[in-house]
Amino acid sequence: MNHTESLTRFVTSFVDELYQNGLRDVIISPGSRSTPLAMTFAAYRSVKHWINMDERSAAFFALGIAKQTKRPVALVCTSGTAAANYYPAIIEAFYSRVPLLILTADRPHELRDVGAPQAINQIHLYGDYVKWFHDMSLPELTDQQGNYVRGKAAAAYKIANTANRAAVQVNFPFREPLVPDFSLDNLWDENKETAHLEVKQGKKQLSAEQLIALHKQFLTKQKGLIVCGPMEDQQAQKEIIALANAWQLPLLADPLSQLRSGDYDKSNVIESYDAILKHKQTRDLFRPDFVIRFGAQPVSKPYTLWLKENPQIDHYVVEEAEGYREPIGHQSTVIYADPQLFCQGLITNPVPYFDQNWLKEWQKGNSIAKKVLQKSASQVITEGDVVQYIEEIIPNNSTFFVGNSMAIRDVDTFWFNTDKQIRILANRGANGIDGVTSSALGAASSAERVTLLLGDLSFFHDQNGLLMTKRYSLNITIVLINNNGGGIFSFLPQAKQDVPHYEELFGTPMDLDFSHVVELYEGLYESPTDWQTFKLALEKSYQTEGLSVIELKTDRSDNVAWHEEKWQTIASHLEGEYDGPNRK
Ligand SMILES: Cc1ncc(C[n+]2csc(CCOP(=O)(O)OP(=O)(O)O)c2C)c(N)n1
Repeated sequence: MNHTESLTRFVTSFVDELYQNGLRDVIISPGSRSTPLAMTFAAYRSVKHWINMDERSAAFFALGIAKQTKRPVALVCTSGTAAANYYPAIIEAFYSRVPLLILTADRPHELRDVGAPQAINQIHLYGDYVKWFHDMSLPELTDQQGNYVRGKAAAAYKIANTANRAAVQVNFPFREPLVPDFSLDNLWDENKETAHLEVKQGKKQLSAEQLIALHKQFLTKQKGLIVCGPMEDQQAQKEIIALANAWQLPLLADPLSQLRSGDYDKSNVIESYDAILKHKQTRDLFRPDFVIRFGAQPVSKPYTLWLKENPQIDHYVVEEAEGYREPIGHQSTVIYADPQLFCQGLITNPVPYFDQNWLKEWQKGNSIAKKVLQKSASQVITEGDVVQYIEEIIPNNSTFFVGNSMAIRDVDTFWFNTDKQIRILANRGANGIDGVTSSALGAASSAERVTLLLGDLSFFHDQNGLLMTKRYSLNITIVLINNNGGGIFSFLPQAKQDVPHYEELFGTPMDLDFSHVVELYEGLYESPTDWQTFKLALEKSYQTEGLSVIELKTDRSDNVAWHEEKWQTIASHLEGEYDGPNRK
């Protein structure tokens, strides 16, 4: 076997094995050292290859596809700083448990640490943010390399895709010449459909004794809550709802729990808990004895504060596999069990004797808060009401991608229960304002329609990501809230204390005309100034192919005053006319 044949067989076996394991998408960024991987993926028809010139955007695009399809996505880049640009998305993938396969091309060992061009230390480049790292051998001139290569490809896929999911890095040293020869016989067999490595994994569940002991603890309590943070497991969601219904418990649902949207009984689903818990007095009114939490910690800050203020609340956190996601140091019981099996296990026990009024009181509080939060007849554009107009018009069976900062907070507050089937996604692993557009576009690669809501700094951060709409005709409606800077900081104490350099350090106005950006990528741009024209622009965007950007200009100070008035009104309603479950 000569060099080119062994290189070709080495890389084709790797790519073929990834496909056999389930890989369907790869994002390739251009470069020379990655030639064997790039050319092989391009030639391999069963894995769709996407080209993205900016590695930072490429990795977030991959993350978006993986979130939407729930399967691992591969990334290919050349040696050098190209690989370093994947880092932010790898970190997000780690914390939000999304599987990625990072395939970095590298110089062969004799060109490492000797000042060779475009050669950096790529060994364990991503530290603890990848679940697994392997530095591949150089292709060998032997027939035995096939099992080695397939074994590593299968392991990479399986490790990334097993809970808790995350990225893995496989580093490929390649010696020149780098061009593979696809005219060789028996290079791959796309119909083989057997992976080199089969993994059988059972779901975790508590033992019968553990479930009985836990159930006994609930028998001593009166007021319980089920809390569902960001999570994607649809099977579990059904069972969580069944448990809430069976035990007549309020179900506090984060917008990313996917429990606020869909055609099912949502009578126990409390969506306005963030608004209810804004004030200390109202937090006391609704204090529970225990909380069972599924998914990650919810977006809501008042919820977190509430737990912090009440260390006596018994806190149970259900984790599918492992990990300790309890950010406030509340004494907790962590339950390692499949959420679906765990709920089924609890339901088989008799319903505990909980407070009969508890659920009703929460429902009452929820409808009081919702009434205040409902959009008004005013035509003035406000950041909160945008969410309600989107919810009204967004097409059924579509995806709503939400940026960080105020966008996700406003969605938490103003996205109410709906029978529409809307998947709400966000990068809440590390809460970055980077890569949001690319992630949404990744989600758009396999969805009918994606609507993205984000702020101007977030939009600015990932303008390069927009290239993917133009290259691949991806349909996306971007609602850009332009408050000329970081609106979230206006809610911080320094905004109210008139600190020096506030605008320079926190407000950071950019005074940019984003219509030029949209024009660069040949999108449709609208800038409505009232709700009537916003609704028309939104409707039009859903009839339009490709990129539509609807920019809404708002004012940061007005935005704070508008929100604070809502919180104040809710608090005075709840503290005034309403008794609350803990007042008796
Ligand atoms: C990559 C990254 N850099 C900085 C931050 C800190 N940060 C959080 S919110 C924010 C401002 C975001 O502004 P914008 O996207 O316009 O949204 P708004 O606050 O106006 O809702 C910044 C800079 C971050 N989360 N991620």
